[in-house]
Amino acid sequence: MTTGTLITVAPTGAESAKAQVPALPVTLDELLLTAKECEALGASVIHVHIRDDQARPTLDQGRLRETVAALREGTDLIVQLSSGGAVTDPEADRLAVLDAAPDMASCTMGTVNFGDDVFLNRWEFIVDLHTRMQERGILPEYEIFDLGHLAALQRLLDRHGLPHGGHVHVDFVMGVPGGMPGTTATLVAAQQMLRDLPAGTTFSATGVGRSTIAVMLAALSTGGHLRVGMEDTVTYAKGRPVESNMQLVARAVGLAQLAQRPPLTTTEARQLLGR
Ligand code: KMH
Ligand code: ZN
Repeated sequence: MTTGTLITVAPTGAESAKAQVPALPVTLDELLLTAKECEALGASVIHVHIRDDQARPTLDQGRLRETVAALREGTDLIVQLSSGGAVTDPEADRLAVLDAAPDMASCTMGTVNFGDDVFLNRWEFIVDLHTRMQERGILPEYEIFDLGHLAALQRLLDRHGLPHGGHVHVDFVMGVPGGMPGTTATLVAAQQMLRDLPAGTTFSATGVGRSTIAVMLAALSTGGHLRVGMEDTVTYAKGRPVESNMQLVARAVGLAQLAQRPPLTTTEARQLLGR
């Protein structure tokens, strides 16, 4: 059944440098302003990576807690912390992200080449993340960078049970150099593989870099939801840097409306995800 569109904004990420991308929100004030403006435009979930005083990626526990509190106070967005962090972050720090008690956290379903780097996600680490989230009532967003990650998710749920609340939500992160390509054909293949997962599983999709528009259109036409933001896209069109996360959210909202699948409100998003 086709519903409205859940729009997630991923405003910062861990990969772009503030010096190269000045519009990237890196301070708490910048993040909060971005969150409020994106919520007003139609976003209902925020996928959060934070930075330190030098704008470098960090998983500092105090900052994570402060960020969750500020987003809860200033917005009604569903707060999803990244447990992926940066490719250099140790597993212990990535697990400790859950101590900041977000509504959701990402849980990447396997190792993937990540440009010239490797984004390492060992099976035992994935199981740890999944079971700790179950115990603490945090909803995972299962990040799928490659089709095999969906088979790993099926194995995870078979062996360790459903997430807290029972709803399964996945996010296809497409177009990472080393992962699945950001094409309509790949998204259709990924979406068909969801048939092996529990009934009611929902998915969103994001296309990194220039695959962003193809992936948005494919996701909207196959009943999927959207993730957009400067974590994934820093070029709006050929030769035009992204001006802000709001510009990307506004484009996603426009396409969702065109598809007659308008953005879900935060209340509707909470109902969909069981948060
Ligand atoms: N920064 C990437 C290495 C996630 O947030 O969970 C991992 C990532 C996925 O962004
Ligand atoms: Zn992320």
